[in-house]
Amino acid sequence: MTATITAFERSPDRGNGLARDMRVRWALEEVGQTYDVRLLSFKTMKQPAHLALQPFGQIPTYEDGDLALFESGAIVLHIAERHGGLLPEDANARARAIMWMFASLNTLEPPIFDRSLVRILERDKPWYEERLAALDQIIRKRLEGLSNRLGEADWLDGAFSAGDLLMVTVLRRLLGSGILEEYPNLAAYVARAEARPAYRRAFEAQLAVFTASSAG
Ligand code: GTB
Repeated sequence: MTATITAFERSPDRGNGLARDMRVRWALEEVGQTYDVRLLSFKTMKQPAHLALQPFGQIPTYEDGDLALFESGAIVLHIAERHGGLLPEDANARARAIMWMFASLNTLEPPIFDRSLVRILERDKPWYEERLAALDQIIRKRLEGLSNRLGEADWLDGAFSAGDLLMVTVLRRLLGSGILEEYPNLAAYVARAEARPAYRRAFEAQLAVFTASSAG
């Protein structure tokens, strides 16, 4: 059965692959699964039909047969567990790959996502500069730890895994800030991941949605 995911009908990121359907699309591409996409407007996302799937009225969701999931991390984990290619066979290596999935979503993503929100929502507030500086300091601490751990390796723990996939989607939110570039091995890590054919296919697919939404 072909899974169906949800995504923005018109993504506020203008097709830059920053919305969280990108990580689900990428995971599906990595494991060679085709998928359908149901596009949603902000209004539709808050209506009962979608709230029954996603209680917070957000994208992405994932439906496959009688299974319906929300939370992009849980969806990527499910895809990785169902299909080969994103989690190692060895039990300990698999546990470590899952550890990196949690690290990306629990340790890296919160300050990085907050930074984006503050830049959008708090720019005119008197505390803006101070708050941004505080977040940048936390982010640099996290990136320093990640950079030291990655070292000269291609991926976080052996072969490319769902841990790398999520980590890269999180780090991409810093592109253009100048912060990621302070850690050349992390900038190279992101570029290496973006060069993967599965990443390219996922990126092009979500960009095509935005391009089509802008054409009319
Ligand atoms: N924890 C959930 C998950 O991982 O699935 C979070 C899902 C989530 O934040 N979804 C966002 C959403 O549906 C889209 S991805 N927002 C609509 C709403 O809450 O009403 C977050 C996002 C939005 C916009 C950009 N952007 O413009 O760059 C990037 C990321």
